[in-house]
Amino acid sequence: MILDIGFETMPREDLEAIILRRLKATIDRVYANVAFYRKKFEENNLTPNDIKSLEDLKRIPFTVKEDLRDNYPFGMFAVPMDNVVRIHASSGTTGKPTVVGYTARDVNTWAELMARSLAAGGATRGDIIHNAYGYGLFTGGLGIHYGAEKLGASVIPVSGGNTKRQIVIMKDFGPTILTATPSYALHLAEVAEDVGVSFKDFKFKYGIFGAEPWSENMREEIERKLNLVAVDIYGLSEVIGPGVAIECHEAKQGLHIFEDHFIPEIINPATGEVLPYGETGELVFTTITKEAFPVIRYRTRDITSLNPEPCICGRTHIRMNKVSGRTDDMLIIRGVNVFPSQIESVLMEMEEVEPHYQLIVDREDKLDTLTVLLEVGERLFSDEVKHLQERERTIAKNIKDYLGVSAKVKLVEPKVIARSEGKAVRVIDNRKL
Ligand code: DLL
Repeated sequence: MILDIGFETMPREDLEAIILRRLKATIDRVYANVAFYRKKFEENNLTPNDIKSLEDLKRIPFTVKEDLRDNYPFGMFAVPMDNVVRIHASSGTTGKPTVVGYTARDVNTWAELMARSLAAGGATRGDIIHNAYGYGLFTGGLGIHYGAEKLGASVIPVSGGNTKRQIVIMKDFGPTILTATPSYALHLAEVAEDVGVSFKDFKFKYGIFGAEPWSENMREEIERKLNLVAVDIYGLSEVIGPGVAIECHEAKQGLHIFEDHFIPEIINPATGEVLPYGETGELVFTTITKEAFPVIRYRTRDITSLNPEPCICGRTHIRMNKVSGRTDDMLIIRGVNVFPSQIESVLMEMEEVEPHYQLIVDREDKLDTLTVLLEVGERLFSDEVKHLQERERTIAKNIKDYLGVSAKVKLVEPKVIARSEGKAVRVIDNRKL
């Protein structure tokens, strides 16, 4: 369902006029209220009046995560703290967290965007949403929650964890939409099986999964195991949280970016050059309606491409392809660049493997080594050792053939790899310790 027909199916020309007007207003506000942006403009001999077209956006320098850290915690806010009603933070694996703020109007904008997202993903007022994204500083739980209420659906704020109890709730309350990270969704399926319950007996129609990369193979696995249609939702705290982009359940081919609020660009991460539609690079966002924490040309580090082709759902908003990884997730193993998602794709091609894996990177005698731990089904694991070793060699050969990197593959029995209630930990890089 399209919740906001006006904006979501607007002809491009009209949409672009609104985007430009909103962009100019945002530039005026950050220039007047955020010392960091004013200084950037001055250093580049720019004033807000120089931004006359969408093309002029390219003249403004990028903002990077370190800029947010340098202004920790509230230095990038564009309104006085009196006007901030909500604070979230993303944990980050290194250094200080990134802190973001919202005015009352921002909270409302976010709820509207999330309501539109849930509708695009298949939800309606009549649905019961089992929201297993974590509630707290993470934007997943509360972001989905406010959107579900705005849509008029019934939301169960179950959060992550306490998995067995979640299964009971699913059985008793009959939720029809599941929202969770894709890895936690799989864990829910596994625990259900353990306690002798099948997702086939639940009432789920759609699952809205995101907050971490997941491959098409993993989608198939989730749809099969959870007996629902799985759509991908994308977002990041710095831009607003979830609700930046979502797949429509009709096509499930790329995520529509809510362009009436966010301007996307794709750049070459090494040179900063803006790339044409279709080319893969780093995603950059400019927010054009946020009050408390606007970002101008923020480099997300996420890798994807943009697709301007019209979609069967009728939305005119541009689509981003599934995120394949992050520039900072890239592993360099003996000089070969690989992304965990590429390895995931090779692993999931194999039969009888479970979508639970971990990549362990080490350095032995000054040489990088990559070990892939991969869970296999009970039946295969109880097979003869000889067969298991044969399998390990085949998978290692496939990784080498497809990705050019040597890996040691270790098949392990089900449930050996730790499960996460939020984002899965796919890589353990001992070289960094
Ligand atoms: O993960 C917001 C969110 C919550 C999105 C719930 C979707 C659902 P952060 O914790 O700030 O915010 O992490 C943002 O997570 O830059 C991506 O690297 C990754 N990410 C988010 N969604 C996807 C996705 C939330 N659908 C970072 N596919 C982003 C791949 C994703 N990666």
